[in-house]
Amino acid sequence: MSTFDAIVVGAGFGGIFNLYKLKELGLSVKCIEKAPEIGGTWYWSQYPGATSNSASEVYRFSFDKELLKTYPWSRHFLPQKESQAYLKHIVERYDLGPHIQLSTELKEASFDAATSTWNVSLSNGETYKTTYLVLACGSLHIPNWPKIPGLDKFSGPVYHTGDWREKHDLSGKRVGVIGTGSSGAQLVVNIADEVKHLVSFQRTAQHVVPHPDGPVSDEYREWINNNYDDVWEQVNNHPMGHAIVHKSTPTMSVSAEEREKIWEDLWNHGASGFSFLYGPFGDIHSSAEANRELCKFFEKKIAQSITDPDKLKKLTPSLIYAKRPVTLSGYYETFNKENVDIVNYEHTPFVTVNEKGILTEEKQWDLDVIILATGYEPIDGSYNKIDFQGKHGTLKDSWAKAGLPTSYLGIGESGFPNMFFIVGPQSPPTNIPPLVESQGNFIAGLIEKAEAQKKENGGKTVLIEAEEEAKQQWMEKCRTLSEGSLFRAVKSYIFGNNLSGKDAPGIWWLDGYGAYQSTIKEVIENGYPGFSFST
Ligand code: NA7
Repeated sequence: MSTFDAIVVGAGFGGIFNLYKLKELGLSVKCIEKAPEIGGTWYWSQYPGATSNSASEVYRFSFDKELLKTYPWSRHFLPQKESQAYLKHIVERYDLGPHIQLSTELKEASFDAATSTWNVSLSNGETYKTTYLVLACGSLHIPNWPKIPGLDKFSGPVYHTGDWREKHDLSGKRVGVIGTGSSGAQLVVNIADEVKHLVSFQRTAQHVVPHPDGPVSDEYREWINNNYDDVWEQVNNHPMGHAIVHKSTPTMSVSAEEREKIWEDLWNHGASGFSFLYGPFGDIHSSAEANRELCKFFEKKIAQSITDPDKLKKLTPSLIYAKRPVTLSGYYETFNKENVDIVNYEHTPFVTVNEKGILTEEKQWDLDVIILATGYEPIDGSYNKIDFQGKHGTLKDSWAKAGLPTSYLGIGESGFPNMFFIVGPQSPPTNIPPLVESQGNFIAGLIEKAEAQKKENGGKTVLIEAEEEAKQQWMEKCRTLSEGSLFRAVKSYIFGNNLSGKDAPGIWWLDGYGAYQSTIKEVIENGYPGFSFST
């Protein structure tokens, strides 16, 4: 059986950064990845139009200053292929390839107290031993295949945006898309011209805010290169890790004319959904009055974008702006095309899928293809597929007992020594690469300290473990933070209630990425309180 100092699970942004970091510490590291290629999300989601929601200049690692200035990005928002190519480049640049084992799934990991190691069983029958186990399995990875009545009766193919790994021929076909989050919206805009007829089945109308995508000019690139330090400073202080100035100004403290001007400017001149939520005003996420005022502005813009009054009615959201922002240009305008229709479940309830297509209370929609853009099993979806056996029992049982997935700082779990999450439960919902770097640096710091202690005590493995009390305090803080949040007013994966409908307050850290960064920085400076180091 091969033995490693560390095993990293997953070869997306999280896994690749942690592999790089732990290798840098001089450890023997193996990264295992279930897909046949690296890329994580950017391997699994190759649907037409799959694009990052974060601006290209900050949808990357900040640690390699030279690469930041030299690596090309063609558009303001990265298409799937470019994100995957960037990760492949990182692997090549840091010679990580020989440490990555593809097409290999982690099935079981059990902690052996007698030897202070993890025994890891893989899909190919191999078993490894490791001291440290870093889990970068993805917080939005396992596709949500909802139990839609009659779906198994449909005679055509059914695809899912979260598991789209080859080109599917949609040209000239009648296509139904279920789901209108980021994936559904991107897909609809990008296939409308190719298909014969497109019907978007929408359970909840979303506010879709334009973003300034398009080719990157030399001038823009030069400006970014000259100002990268400031750009990262903004990212580090922004609630969702974007290079956007976030002010605390209360929305209603400025005149209606001024608000209108500010929002009009954001809508027309390149912002994104994130800048409406956390940008010129500081209370869109917390004041119902401010949020409603913004919704009125959105309604006006949506009305200006859609020509058919019936489609307009169906596409106008009735809920406040508190889902994860969908940020994409040309969404509403796509429904002006004659071959594109919208079904709003509130107006015409969905009845069933049948052999020929989808039946609503209003009519039968005959289809050749159904596409599910129904999102993911958030947070614990990946972990539920793996059997983790800790000091006192399984991770699944521990989380079932708690009623939700738990952690300390989104990183550690009590009873599971030397096991760490990347974007684990109670992490901030944020731009992924900066979060991955923060958490990866934190974990590397913990391991560095443990390795130094190991040297001092004659080579005996040091166990790093989140203390139960620290975890409970962190969980309580996350629950409290979620109480005043408007995010709770609508169902989405931010409250983990998009699938079950059951409210799970405290599943994410909702005080923003900036506050999260300060919190973990303080923990580092104080020598990692809340984690025990024992032999
Ligand atoms: P999301 O944002 O979770 O969106 C899923 C969409 O699917 C959303 O519109 C849901 O409607 C809809 N949905 C889910 N289940 C059903 C059923 N059973 N019937 C009809 N509609 C359903 O996932 P995405 O893949 O779009 O985006 C995930 C992240 O990837 C995104 O945040 C970016 O980071 C990229 P609902 O609104 O819940 O009524």
